[in-house]
Amino acid sequence: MDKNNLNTKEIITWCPGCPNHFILESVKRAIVNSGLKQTDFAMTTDIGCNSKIYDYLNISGIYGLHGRSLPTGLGIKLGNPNLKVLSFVGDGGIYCEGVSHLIHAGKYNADMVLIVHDNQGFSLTTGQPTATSQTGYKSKASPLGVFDSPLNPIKLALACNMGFIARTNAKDIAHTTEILSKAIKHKGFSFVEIIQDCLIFNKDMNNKDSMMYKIKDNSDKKIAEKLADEWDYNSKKGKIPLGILFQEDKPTLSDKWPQLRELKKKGVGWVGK
Ligand SMILES: Cc1ncc(C[n+]2csc(CCOP(=O)(O)OP(=O)(O)O)c2C)c(N)n1
Ligand code: SF4
Repeated sequence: MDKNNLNTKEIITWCPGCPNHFILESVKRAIVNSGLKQTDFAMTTDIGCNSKIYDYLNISGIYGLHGRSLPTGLGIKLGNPNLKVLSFVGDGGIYCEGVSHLIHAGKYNADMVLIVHDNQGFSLTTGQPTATSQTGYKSKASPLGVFDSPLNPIKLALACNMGFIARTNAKDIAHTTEILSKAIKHKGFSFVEIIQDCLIFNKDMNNKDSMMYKIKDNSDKKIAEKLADEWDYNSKKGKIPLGILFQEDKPTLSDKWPQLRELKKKGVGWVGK
C-alpha cells in the first residue's frame, strides 16, 4: 500500500509541533508495514485532540462519542470480525469517561488495537486533570492542585489480563511504528499507551525522554509487574520502560464465538461482503 493513500485533504489543526503529528505518521507507517489492504482496516475515535486523527487518516470508521471509542470498535468487530480495528483515545476518554470499557477489553480479547495518546490531561477542553495527571497539577478546574495520585494504566492493563501491553514515546516515530506494527500483528486485544507531550497544557510533565529506555519484548508476567512499577506517572523521577511490556497468546473473541468464527472462515460480515 502506498502511504500517500492514507492522507486526506483536511487541514491539520493540531498545534504546530504537537506529538499527535508524530503518532499519525507512526500509525501510517505501521499500516503500510502490515501488508494488509486499506479496506482491511476500520478506525474509531473518541472526542479530543487525539481524535482529530479521524480527519487526517484515510481509513473508514466512526468518529464516536467521548469515552466510547473502544465499545464502538468492539461493535465493528462484532459486525465484521475480519476487519482490523484501530481505536484511538486520549487518557481522559479511556481512563476517565470510558474506563469501564477498558476493564472488560482484556476479557473479551477482540482482535483490535487500542492506541492511547496519553498527555496526562484533557487537552481539547483546556487542560483539566485526568486520571493520569500528577498530584499537585494546577489547572482552571483544579486551582488548588490535584489532591490524589495518578492511575498507573500499565498496572490496570495487567490486572485486566490484557494479552498485549506496550508503551512508547510519541516523539520516537521509528520505535512507535515498530510497536504498532507488532500490535497490529498480535492476535487479540493490543493496548498501546503512547506517552505524548502537550505543548499547551500540563507542560510540567513534558520532556521525560531522558527517563525512558527500551526493553526487549517480554512475556513474563512477574517481570511485567516490576516494569510497570518503575514509573508511577506522578513525577519526573524513576525510569520509564518502553516496548512490549507483556505479550501472551490466548483465544480471541472470534475464536470463542461460533457465529464470529463462521464469519471469519467465510471472510464476510453479517451483511455479506
Ligand atoms: C461524556 C462527555 N464528557 C465530557 C465531554 C467533554 N470533552 C470533550 S473532549 C474532552 C477532553 C478530551 O481529553 P482526552 O480524552 O484526554 O484527549 P486529548 O484532548 O487530551 O487528546 C472532554 C472533557 C464530552 N464531550 N462528553
Ligand atoms: S492542545 Fe496539546 S494535545 Fe492539543 S493539539 Fe495542541 S499541543 Fe496537541
